[in-house]
Amino acid sequence: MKFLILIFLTFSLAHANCELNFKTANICADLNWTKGPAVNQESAFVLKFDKSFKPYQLKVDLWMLMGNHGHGTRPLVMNEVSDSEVIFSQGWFVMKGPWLVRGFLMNEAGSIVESAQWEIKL
Ligand SMILES: [Cu+2]
Repeated sequence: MKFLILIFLTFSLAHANCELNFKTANICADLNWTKGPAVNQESAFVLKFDKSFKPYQLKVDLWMLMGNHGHGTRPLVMNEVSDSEVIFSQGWFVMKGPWLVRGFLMNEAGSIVESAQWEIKL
């Protein structure tokens, strides 16, 4: 029985990484790469939320950290599979270094209500 619980815990943890954690909205998303991540090649990933992210609008971008400055890259192509699963493609990490995957929840007027980010080193 302990063994089964251990397997269950390992499985649960492995599937609840919560890379993008919107604490105020109490919504969290697991990020799984389907291509890459790699520099100067297309990267793609899927965000799976633990619940619907509606009524918010979701926006996600890639942002490179470079000291006090930073920069983005070409906009991601977003395909909503459902209100809790979204596929992102055409992610271009144009330089080696630290990048953020930034998520934004917006209201109907398009104002940002909450943001969350996850750092990745390339
Ligand atoms: Cu850069």
